[in-house]
Amino acid sequence: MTAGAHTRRVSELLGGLMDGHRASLGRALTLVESTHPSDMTDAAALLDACLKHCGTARSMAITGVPGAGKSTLVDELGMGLIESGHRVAVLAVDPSSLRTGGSVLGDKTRMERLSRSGHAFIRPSPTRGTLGGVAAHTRRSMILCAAAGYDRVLVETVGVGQSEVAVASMVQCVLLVLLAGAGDGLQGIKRGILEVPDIVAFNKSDAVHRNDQDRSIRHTHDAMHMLRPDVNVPVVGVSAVTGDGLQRLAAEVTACLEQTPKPFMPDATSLFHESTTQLISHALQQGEGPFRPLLEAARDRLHDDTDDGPWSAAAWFYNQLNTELGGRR
Ligand SMILES: Nc1nc2c(ncn2[C@@H]2O[C@H](COP(=O)(O)OP(=O)(O)OP(=O)(O)O)[C@@H](O)[C@H]2O)c(=O)[nH]1
Ligand SMILES: [Mg+2]
Repeated sequence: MTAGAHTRRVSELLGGLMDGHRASLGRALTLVESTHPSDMTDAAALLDACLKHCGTARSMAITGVPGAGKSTLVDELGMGLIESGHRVAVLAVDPSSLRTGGSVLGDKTRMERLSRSGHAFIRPSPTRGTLGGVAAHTRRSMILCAAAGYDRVLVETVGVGQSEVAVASMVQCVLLVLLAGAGDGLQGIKRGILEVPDIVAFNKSDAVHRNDQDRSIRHTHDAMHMLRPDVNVPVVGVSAVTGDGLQRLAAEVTACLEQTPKPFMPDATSLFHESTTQLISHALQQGEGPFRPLLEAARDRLHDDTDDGPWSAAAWFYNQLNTELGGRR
């Protein structure tokens, strides 16, 4: 779809985003959360248009065990980023909230200062499944936030499972928040998650014994070094409540965001591949389809004369697939 051929809804939302209207960002996020087929083409056109306006945005995930103090730390780190002149979007990704309805209130109260700041935008997880799952949803939300001028996109993910690792792979920096003591700081942490972080923070240093804190930091440092000898992952003790260690953590975060070699978004071909892969697994739940010829046709659209960006090409693929599947039912 060409820029001039956008539907009125897409043009209006795009204009609102470019003007930095919070309400437009809210509506745009709702549109891309929609699983309604009639919203899909508009959502794709909006995403493709926004992709060109991500500017100098940077993204970061804050992940870790439930209750570790992730939201409290996001509040602190986010306010620090705002003081440095950035605009901060926080996306709360809680796979469990897809079942339980979410901890929206909890998150907002833990991000007290950010939720009152005119330079921050907080968006909780949608309470129902979105097309392509949690990771796909995060990707789409990140693009919209960046296009709306939030140049620091922080993604809080609860837990340390598969979707957190998937989300972590979509951001430029990952901060893993753990708690020392309680036996073993790495208890309940699957091996995979330690391969993900760029920074590890042991939070609540005010509430744990100093020896436990030091031991957890040392052990984690050693474990990281063994798992990933080529990278130097800082392991920081911190208290979001007293502020102890926060300055060091904020400096590590800033360095990570500014020096990351990863782009904010992959190239169009990778995005198309990612998007169609997610859509195929979604479509597979409805029945087998003629994936290959349709996928090839969609890929041609991405590279050929149509002005389709990665999402529009993927949406075309999905619509065609649904038509085929519908015709067979
Ligand atoms: N003593 C102490 N308490 C803290 C610290 N950081 C956070 N808390 C408290 O720990 C509790 C959980 O904090 P949250 O920031 O909501 O933790 P979270 O990791 O976002 O929690 P979920 O999103 O539910 O997984 C709250 O009661 C916080 O006030 C800290 O550094 N020290
Ligand atoms: Mg939280």
